[in-house]
Amino acid sequence: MQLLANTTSPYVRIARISMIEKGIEIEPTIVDPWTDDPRLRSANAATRVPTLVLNDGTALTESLLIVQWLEATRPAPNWPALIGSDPLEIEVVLSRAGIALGAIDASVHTIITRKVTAPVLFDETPVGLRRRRTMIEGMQRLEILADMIGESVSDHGAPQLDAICATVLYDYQRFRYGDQSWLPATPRLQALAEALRVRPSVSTTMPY
Ligand SMILES: N[C@@H](CCC(=O)N[C@@H](CS)C(=O)NCC(=O)O)C(=O)O
Repeated sequence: MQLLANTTSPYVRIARISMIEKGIEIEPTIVDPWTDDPRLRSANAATRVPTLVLNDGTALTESLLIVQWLEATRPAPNWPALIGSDPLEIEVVLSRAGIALGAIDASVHTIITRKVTAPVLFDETPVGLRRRRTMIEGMQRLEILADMIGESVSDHGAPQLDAICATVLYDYQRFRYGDQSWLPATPRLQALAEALRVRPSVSTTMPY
């Protein structure tokens, strides 16, 4: 099994944390998605990370599809349930994860579009400001939910998808926009992200 990854992508990190919590600890194969690495080109038509190449050569792409594959192939109770185990819990976890994913998408979109628009900064355009609003509102909504998200660990002590995505968002925002005055103070979200660093899945996958 080979995980084509980079060291910054929040999507890669969602997949890596989920894989480690499900007992798959493989050293990622670091590639630069922007230089058309042939391994990534052949495995993924979109040339994006993460891409997980299984032992039979099948390539899994899209972070949430990798999580779906993990849930199906390593189900509870032997493995932690990442999206919850009963319908109401699943609904709550997915709803909260969606808030974080919307903000992650806005965040990555801003970073990627800067590559296109430089030296004119995308951030101050109408679409850029809309993406910023998504990041701010997403973080503020998660700040209100952070304590509850922190309580909803699975029976193995593993974080569920909502906590994984909220933590990945928080750390990515600090990594990319830590010096920006518009980044909202989110002390509860910060506490959640820092508390989860006791998990090797979280501490060993910090962006750099
Ligand atoms: N929806 C995808 C997004 C993956 C993605 O956009 N990865 C970025 C890195 S953060 C990438 O590889 N970008 C290269 C490109 O867009 O060409 C997922 O969830 O895995």
